Amino acid sequence: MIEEIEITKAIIKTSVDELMDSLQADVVIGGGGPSGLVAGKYLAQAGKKVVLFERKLSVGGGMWGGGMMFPKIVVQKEALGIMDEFSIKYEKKGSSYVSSSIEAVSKLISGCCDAGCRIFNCISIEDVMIRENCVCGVVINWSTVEISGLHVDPVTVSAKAVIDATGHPLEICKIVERKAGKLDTSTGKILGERSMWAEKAESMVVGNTRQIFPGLYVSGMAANAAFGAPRMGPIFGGMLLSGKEVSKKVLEAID
Ligand code: 48F
Repeated sequence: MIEEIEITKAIIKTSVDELMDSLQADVVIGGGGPSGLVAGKYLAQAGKKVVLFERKLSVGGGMWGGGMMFPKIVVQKEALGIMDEFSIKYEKKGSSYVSSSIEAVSKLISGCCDAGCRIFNCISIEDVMIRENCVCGVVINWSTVEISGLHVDPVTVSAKAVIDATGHPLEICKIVERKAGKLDTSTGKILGERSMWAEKAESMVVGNTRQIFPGLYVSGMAANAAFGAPRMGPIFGGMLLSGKEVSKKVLEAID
């Protein structure tokens, strides 16, 4: 027999239990695009309590749409190891490799979940907690509160490290720039994303993946936008490599 109240209790109780158990995380990842999902997998695989908050209903960020909604992505040779670790199929085309964007996102999500990263969708990071000049957590609210403009106070999640994987708008860095003043860039401010230059952008993104303020790391497109590097369009190898790189840097720092 299907009992509606039982269904409701199962949904609400397991959701609340999981959120309660996530309030003191090792690592919080803001944004579930490709770099955030890759970081989530490797950090969870290393035994860390990793919690990923995604504003939208679906994780995957800018990967679903491939290039101009043609559902294909391109990756370069250097990222094939990560593609293999997530079992994403690819086909050689010239000097690059092409994959289905749908398969790629699905398998990134699947790999991230299987490793034990907790993903909460429909929740936005709207602020951070800072103690003694160090980011030590995030301030979250339902995305629907943000979208509707209701005045509802948020709640908090603590973390030993926070990763800004929010892509082009680098939302967490912007909050910290505004509220803490000085980031670890050449000017102390966000340098801003430059125009499309795929080769340069891809070669710079891993180097730009690092701590930008005590306790706060940047990955993916947020890393290039923070440090004044170009965008790259629908080539995604750099996003995958950046996700893996940020997981290494965070592990070194918190272990
Ligand atoms: O933009 P996104 O896919 O970030 P990424 O991992 O990858 C960038 C590429 O998709 C592409 C590119 C590379 O070729 O240029 O753009 O750097 O995913 C970022 C995710 O963060 C969510 C947003 O909805 C998206 O799914 N997000 C943004 N701000 C917040 C957030 C926030 N404040 N709280 C929670 N999620």
